[in-house]
Amino acid sequence: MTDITTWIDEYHKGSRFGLNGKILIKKTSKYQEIIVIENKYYGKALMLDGCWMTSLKDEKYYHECLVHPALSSIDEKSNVLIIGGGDGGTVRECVKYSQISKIDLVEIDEEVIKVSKKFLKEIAGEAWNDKRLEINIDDGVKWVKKTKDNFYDVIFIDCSDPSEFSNLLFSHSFYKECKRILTPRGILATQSESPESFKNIHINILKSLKNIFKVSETMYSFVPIYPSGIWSWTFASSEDLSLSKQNYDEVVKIEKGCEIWNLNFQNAAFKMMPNKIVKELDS
Ligand code: SPD
Repeated sequence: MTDITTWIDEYHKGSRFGLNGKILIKKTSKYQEIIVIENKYYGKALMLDGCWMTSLKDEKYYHECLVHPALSSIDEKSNVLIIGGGDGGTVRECVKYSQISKIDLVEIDEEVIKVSKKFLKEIAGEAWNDKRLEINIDDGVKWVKKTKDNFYDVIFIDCSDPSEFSNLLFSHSFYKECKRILTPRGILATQSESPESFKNIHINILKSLKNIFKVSETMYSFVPIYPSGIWSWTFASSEDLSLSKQNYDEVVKIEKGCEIWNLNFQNAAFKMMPNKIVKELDS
């Protein structure tokens, strides 16, 4: 677009989290402003409506943590739903598993997919062409509502922070609907915001999931470009969760190919709940 470098900041409660670089594209879709900037250290980075979504340098922290704890514990043919995830990072991690028979990606904003395919090819690359993938441009809440009971084995919620058009993805009623469309042993995996910069939302997500599902466990790690850096992912099921217990050959191979995730990392990450969150959940 232009050779001039500029600062782009995410503003959050009186702080700002910025990247400097060349803007590769800036446009407004039906839903939001979309920017891709190229930064020297983080590489290309995607911002939606003023919030950082992902960067080439740190996206593995996010996508590997969302996907592998859930999928590495599944040993049967599985149907997967991804809500959001228009940059393709979650799809890329999912297609690594041969036992997945179908992946429905439901993204509300087609422009995010188009921009990602064109400017962030490095994220999903060939995964976009995987035969098991079906891309649906639709509202995730409506999609879940019209899906029949017990349909998906795993649901990934890979959404942006709560906003006017994503609020419902954090609601009690939506999680209940997710439970309805999951198989009895199915797993809901969601990004669950930051225990620091989005503490109240984080607590609400955890409380809702604990209330609706039999089990729900949260892991903590880092996404350097997100406000405060610390982030979380929560996994819930109507049966006992035995995340990553399979340890079969394919998982060992996938683990070797990951940049961040491995079983040790995961086990530690599930024990990282900050004490202030433990106390609030207990109160
Ligand atoms: N604060 C940003 C939270 C965004 C989480 N989703 C990112 C999408 C990456 N696939």
